[in-house]
Amino acid sequence: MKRCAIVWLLALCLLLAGCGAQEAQEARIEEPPILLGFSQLGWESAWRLANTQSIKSAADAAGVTLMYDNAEQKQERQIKAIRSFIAYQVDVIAFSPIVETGWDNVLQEAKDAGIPVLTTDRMISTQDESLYAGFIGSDFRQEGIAAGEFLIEKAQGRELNIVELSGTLDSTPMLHRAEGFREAIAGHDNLKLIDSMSGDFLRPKGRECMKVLLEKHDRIDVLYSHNDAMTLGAISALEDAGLVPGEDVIIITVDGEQAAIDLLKEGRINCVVECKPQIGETVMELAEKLAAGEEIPRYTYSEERVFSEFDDDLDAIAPRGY
Ligand code: GZL
Ligand code: ZN
Repeated sequence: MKRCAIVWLLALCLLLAGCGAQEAQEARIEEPPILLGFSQLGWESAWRLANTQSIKSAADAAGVTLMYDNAEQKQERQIKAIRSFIAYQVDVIAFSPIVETGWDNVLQEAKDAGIPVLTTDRMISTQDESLYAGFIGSDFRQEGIAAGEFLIEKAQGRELNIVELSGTLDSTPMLHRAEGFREAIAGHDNLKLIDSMSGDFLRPKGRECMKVLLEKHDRIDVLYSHNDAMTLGAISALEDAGLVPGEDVIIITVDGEQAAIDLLKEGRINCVVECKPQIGETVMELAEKLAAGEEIPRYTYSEERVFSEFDDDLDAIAPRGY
């Protein structure tokens, strides 16, 4: 009796081991990697380079096959890249739209091809919300509000003339950093926004625009600049004019590049509003969900902070990595 029980027990173990191996075998048949088409808008700033690096390294880490194109600041190149992703029948398309408008036709083609689209870093404005599945990036209006709130505190009621260097016209960060800043300072009549010029997020144009603004206006007390690259250009124009940035002119900037943080520590910038470029990991998570036919949140916002002269210990700011 005992012998046959042992035989039965043995047979049962072999059977269980067998299906275990079967499961292990099945698990080993990995899901094929998803093919993600990504259109990057350009390489206009250190922020953008860090953003590109984040996308590429996150794709590697996630085992996502990346078809990458850099549009070198041209919308028509982004549209061309999206068309080639459709032709390749990628699983998902993600892109940083250089401006908010002009995407409906190509995104309709992606929709007709059954390819889900994720906007990253910047948004599009469209009547047809079904043209993209969701957005991952910063809350630019909040960044503008943070810049305005710093200035209200810094001004202490003083009459201040403000000039603005805005980013690429019709881009989400430009539109909403402008909107948030104006909302925040509205009602504070001592704060006068006297002029705004677009430096297109570029350092040389930031310098040129600052020179023009200095020639145009007798007194400029504050510079609100939509990105650090333009701020660095503007600071060299201020210094050429014999002005001390951070003292003669209050400097408020957005992005949080290392160069801006270093100038904040030296007192030559007064406030740096963080805008996180490292969104690659979340982009891959959302892309994988879309490839699996899952829903994703309509908006996924980065957590961001403000660095300013009012902070207790600026030396505690960790290296920015861009
Ligand atoms: C913001 C991003 C902006 C950065 C600039 O998310 O789109 O574009 O603020 C970059 O540095 O040019
Ligand atoms: Zn918008």
